[in-house]
Amino acid sequence: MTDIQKAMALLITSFTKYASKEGDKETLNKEELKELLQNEFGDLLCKADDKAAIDRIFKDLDTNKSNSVDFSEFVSLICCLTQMCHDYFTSKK
Ligand SMILES: [Ca+2]
Repeated sequence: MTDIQKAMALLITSFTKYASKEGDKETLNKEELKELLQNEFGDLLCKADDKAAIDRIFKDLDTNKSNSVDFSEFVSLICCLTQMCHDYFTSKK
């Protein structure tokens, strides 16, 4: 596998790992999103005990207002963050 293929596979397995914890195995509920953010992003997006921030991130991600975050909604977060990292590192040169 190429690096990009590995990255895609990792995104899928990571999402599934949290999404399958409870209820619908294809979507993240707020509790599952909170765990994913805490374990995979640390303090990058918000503090673990900042309930208001987690509520806001969940609401922002749930663009179709289904009260859950599906894979395409999750991927939009990754795209956005990857873009920000790219901009950050390219502006440093
Ligand atoms: Ca949704």
